[in-house]
Amino acid sequence: MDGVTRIGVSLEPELLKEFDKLISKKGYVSRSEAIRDLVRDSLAENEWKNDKEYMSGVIVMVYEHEVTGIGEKLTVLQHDRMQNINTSIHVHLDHDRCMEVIIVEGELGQLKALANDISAVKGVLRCKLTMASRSTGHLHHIGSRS
Ligand code: NI
Repeated sequence: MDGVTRIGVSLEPELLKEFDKLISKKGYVSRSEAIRDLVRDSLAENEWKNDKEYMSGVIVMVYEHEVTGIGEKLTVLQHDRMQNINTSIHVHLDHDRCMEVIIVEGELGQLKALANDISAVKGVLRCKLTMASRSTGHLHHIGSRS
C-alpha cells in the first residue's frame, strides 16, 4: 500500500487473544484492518465530544402524520432552526406514515439538539442523525428512538 506507515504494536497475550477473537467474529481479514477501524472509530468518537465541530449531515425521521398537531410542530421546529437546514425531502410511506429527510449543517451541538427535539415530538416514530465531519470526512450516527 502506498502512503502507509508500518508501526509495531505490543500487546499482552491475553489482550491479543481477546482481540483475535473479536477479529474473527467481525470477519476482518487481518489485524491491521481491524486496528485501522478501531483507530478511525476512536478518532470519530473524539470528534463527537466537540460540540463546536462544524458538520454536514442528514436527519431521517418517520412519523405518523395523523397525530394531532404533528405537522405544525415539525414545521415550526424547522423554521426556528432554518440556519441549520438546507433542504428537506418528504416521502409518503403509506396511508399513515411519512418519511422526511432533512439536510442539515452546523455545529455538532446544534444538530444534536435539533434531532433530539424532533424525536421528542409525539408521533415521531424514528429519528436518526447521520453526519460527516467537514474536516476529516468521518461519518457519525446518532439514533434516537430508532
Ligand atoms: Ni406524507
